[in-house]
Amino acid sequence: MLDAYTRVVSQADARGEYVSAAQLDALSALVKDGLKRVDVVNRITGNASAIVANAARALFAEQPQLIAPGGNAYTSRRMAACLRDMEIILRYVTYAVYTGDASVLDDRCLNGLRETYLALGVPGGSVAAGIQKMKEAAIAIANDPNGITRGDCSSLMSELAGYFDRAAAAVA
Ligand code: PEB
Repeated sequence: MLDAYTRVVSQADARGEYVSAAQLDALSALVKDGLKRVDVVNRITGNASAIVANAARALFAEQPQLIAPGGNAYTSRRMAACLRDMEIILRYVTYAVYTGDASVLDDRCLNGLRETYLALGVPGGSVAAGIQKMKEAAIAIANDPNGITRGDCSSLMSELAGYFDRAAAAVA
């Protein structure tokens, strides 16, 4: 598992080079915006159950076959597994935002997930749709200008969106 710093160091070390000026600039920018990053993680974490529940509700409204008899979220056991999966994915997205690097999401959550869903007969496209709904909800909450010092969070929001897109692409 790497973060934004260890990734730069391990790449530089692989080439036997010092950390470059451009890399130092990028890391300085990361430090400068560090509190925004922590605020994003905090807001998503504090609203995780609402993000998951609302995304799942919207997914089942759009794809009612999932909760009909024989569907992949039919029976409370499968429904619970589905909500749990969405929560796990959201949790790893928060780790990626916090560390500024997708490797924790890739290595510990997405690696092999497509194959797991194939083996279980869970439709990956539906999981991806649920992830996209969590993305919209998470961005709306994280990017809400109310109740927080105002600033430009556009690059952080596109980074956040990128982690959700990465998760969706890994299972679709
Ligand atoms: C991945 N999900 C399920 C299982 C595993 C995962 C390993 C099998 C074991 C179990 O049932 O608990 N586990 C999960 C994950 C990590 C992990 C992400 C990462 C670290 O360790 N059903 C739907 C929706 C979708 C869904 C489309 C969005 O209708 C998910 C939620 N996942 C779902 C369902 C099952 C499951 C298991 C229904 C149960 C499948 C079954 O037993 O029939």
